Amino acid sequence: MKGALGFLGLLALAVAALAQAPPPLTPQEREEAARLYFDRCAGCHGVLRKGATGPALDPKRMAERGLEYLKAVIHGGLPRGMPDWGRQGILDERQVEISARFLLEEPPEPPFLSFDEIAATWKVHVPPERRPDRPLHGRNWENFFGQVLRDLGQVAIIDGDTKELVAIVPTGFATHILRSSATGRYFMAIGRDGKASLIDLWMDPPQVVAESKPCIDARSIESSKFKGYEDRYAVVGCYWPPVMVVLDGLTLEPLKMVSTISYAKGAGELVLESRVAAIVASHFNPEWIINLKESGQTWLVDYAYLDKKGRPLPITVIDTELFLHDGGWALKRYFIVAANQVNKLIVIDTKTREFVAEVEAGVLPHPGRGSNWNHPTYGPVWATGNIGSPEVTVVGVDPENHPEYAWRVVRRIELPYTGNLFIKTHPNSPWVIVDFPMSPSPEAAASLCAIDRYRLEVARCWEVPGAREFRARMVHPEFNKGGTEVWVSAWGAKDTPTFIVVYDALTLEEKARITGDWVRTPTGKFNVYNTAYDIY
Ligand code: DHE
Repeated sequence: MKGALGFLGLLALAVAALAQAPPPLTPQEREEAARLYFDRCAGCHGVLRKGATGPALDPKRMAERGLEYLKAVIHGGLPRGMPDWGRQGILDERQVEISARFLLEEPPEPPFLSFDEIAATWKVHVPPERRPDRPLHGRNWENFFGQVLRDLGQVAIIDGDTKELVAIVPTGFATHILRSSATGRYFMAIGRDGKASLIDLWMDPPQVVAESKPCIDARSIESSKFKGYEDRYAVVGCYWPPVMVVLDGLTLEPLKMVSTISYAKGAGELVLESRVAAIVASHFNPEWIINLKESGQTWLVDYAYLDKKGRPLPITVIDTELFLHDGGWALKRYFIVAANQVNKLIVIDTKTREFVAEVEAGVLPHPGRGSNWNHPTYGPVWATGNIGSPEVTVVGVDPENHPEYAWRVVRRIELPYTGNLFIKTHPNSPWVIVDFPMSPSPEAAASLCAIDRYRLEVARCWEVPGAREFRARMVHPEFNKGGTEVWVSAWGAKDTPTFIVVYDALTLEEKARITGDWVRTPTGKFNVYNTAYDIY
């Protein structure tokens, strides 16, 4: 099959499609296609196919496009983020075919879960009273990195000082992210299958001490960080069913399940698939800031009330913007979240608990958690990359001392490529490091750039030697605790080990390469100290 078709080619396929309808899927094919859709497509297009990061895929519109068109897109991808599943070898020709035919049928109704069902998934492997009261291994655990090995469903714990592999722990299907507990002692992992795992970094070797599976599909997890509540609670944001689930922070026992099905901001329609996107823990109040993607609401969820038996759980609902996705702190006070399909950044003041500003980003902003630094002219700034435009958007974030720049774009830094997913900096580094894993160009996907934080321009871009040979995409820069190194992963296919490259954070010279048979599909990586203390 051809990788990428021109516009006329796709138009011809669409016209031809009208002439012949494919046979319906057999029950076995439907089951397999539903699983493939759930695993690979639902994250962007929604389980109910109503669209979010990707467009809606309703059967009538799909029929107009036609089977051959759909197969070509699933195989070869599209600019602006649709992956080339066939070309990457993740789906074979038959799987591409049944996935395309699946889109021509009505979506099957996904199951909901009762509280009893999720409670039954809870397991404690090492109860809190049997865990150590001090680190047992003598390593500098605050400089550990948790490296997601995405398609293995594992997390590698790497010693940031020695670069040694300390442990590999099983987590969940296509493990997505890690967050540190408030003290940093625990990593909490969330898999796309909704499985939450608690990893105790004081054990020798670190291991999963508790787990539960509050959802069928999830992307976010966070702990309680307010003074007096450190490590006490955790929350998982589900994509499906549309719920948020509060867990005990030390055992992951499910405590409270709240539906996020709600009426959409603006349009006012009932949104069944109202998925939980980014979550952060406030530094000003005992609450989580929880972002609902499809209904465009930001919830402030007060977890202190969990202490008081029989009391309700207060939730403050703020109408913000549709398509909320990822975001991070500015000055540890303002939470900035991307409303990616409408190219906006939404600012919540977590001290006053208000929606304070909306800022125009580039095309498809994707901050990860973004980057913070102090600029001599503009004062404190926060920046995001954008998947669809070659730009890092820099925003003034200090209304108290630099009101003239607050919530204004002070610079749109031009990049050589589109396809950025993550940017990262550290107070001790002069650079903001930028990746391009979503670029359709193999050269760009294998490259990184460093932005000069003072001049607000790209200082240097380079192709990472060896990345293209593995057909790897360089992804997710992360600094070590001291800010002297920045690590980036080479995200390749599951069957081939790749590497994690370590750069000197001042000279940008390559210092080390972490390799081994276990380095397969490394994606996000999280330094304990920087993740626990929100340093980025
Ligand atoms: Fe992510 C963060 C959702 C695909 C790696 N991703 C997030 C967050 C959300 C999200 C809502 C914010 C969580 C938070 O802060 O609480 N991600 C989604 C999707 O819906 C999407 C687009 C499609 C899907 O099917 O999952 C998706 N994400 C990916 C990937 O393919 C990535 C690149 C590789 C992987 O391992 O899955 C990926 N996402 C990440 C990472 C973060 C993240 C590394 C955290 C960044 C950080 O520095 O904090």
